[in-house]
Amino acid sequence: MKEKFKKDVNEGLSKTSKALPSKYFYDAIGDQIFVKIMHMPEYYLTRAEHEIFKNKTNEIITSLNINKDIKFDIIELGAGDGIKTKLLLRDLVEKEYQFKYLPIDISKDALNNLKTSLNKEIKTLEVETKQGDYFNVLDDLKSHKNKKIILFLGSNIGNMSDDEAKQFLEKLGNAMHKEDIILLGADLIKNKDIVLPAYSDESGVTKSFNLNLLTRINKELEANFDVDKFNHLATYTESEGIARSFLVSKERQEVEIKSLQKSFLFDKDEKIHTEDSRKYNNEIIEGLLANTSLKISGKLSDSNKYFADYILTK
Ligand code: AVI
Repeated sequence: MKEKFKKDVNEGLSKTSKALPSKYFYDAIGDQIFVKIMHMPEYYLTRAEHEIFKNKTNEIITSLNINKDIKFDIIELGAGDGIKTKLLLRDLVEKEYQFKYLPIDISKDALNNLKTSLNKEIKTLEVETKQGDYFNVLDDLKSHKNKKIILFLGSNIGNMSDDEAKQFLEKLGNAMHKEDIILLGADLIKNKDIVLPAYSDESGVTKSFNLNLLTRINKELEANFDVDKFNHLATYTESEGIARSFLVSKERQEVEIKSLQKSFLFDKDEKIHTEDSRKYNNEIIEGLLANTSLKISGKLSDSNKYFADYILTK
């Protein structure tokens, strides 16, 4: 992991347009800041998807095509704190469906916390956690025996480029059988006035999330980034439908990364691209699915139509 981080940082900061992969936001501190983001008034995504899970639980259950005689597994990719999923899990347990919950996440801390809270809150639920990059876990899914309900929520797909998302969905489709179902959470394209504040909040939580990436490089790769010398910048245009995040150097400066035995020069106003958060509509999702074995077989939205959970089948 450390070697890969080192390699990715070196490659990203050596490019003419500097960039760092957003997956490295999520160390122990990044996980905590992300929980704060999900509770921010500006971050409508979590609230909108929560509303779908709260108000449309019956519709979700109907779309899963399950019955009480069949054992199935709910596999969640990038489970995080699982707050939305708990609404569904609780309902399924109360209705006496026979299933296991298998959350997969890159963060061991997040998984441990989730397991502890589930053991307390939904006592009879069987939980098996798995730590890993969900891209890599897909290969294991094919040999999975029970019917699979795969949850990929929170618009986590939006942090992939369209090409990565296509590859991911192709792989996911290959790991699925006819009866399996995916619930794909996707933030919908909408006005800048709603999207942009979610990525540049007043209180500076997203700024600290973005800057923590530099602090992580300082700690893990022995670098000397002065985080006060970088600003946070978010951009979004509705026609493109992608929110982009950057760190911007406030002055011309040199930063040393000891573990790489290398220094990097940043010009005044030079940007490091740290994240894309893609927004979707039906056409874009259909485009992503075009060369896969998957199709859209349903869509559930919140009352504002900000967010959708797409139901994908083979
Ligand atoms: C995890 N992911 C869907 C979040 C998003 O909205 O792109 C990450 C995030 N970045 C800044 N705020 C939230």
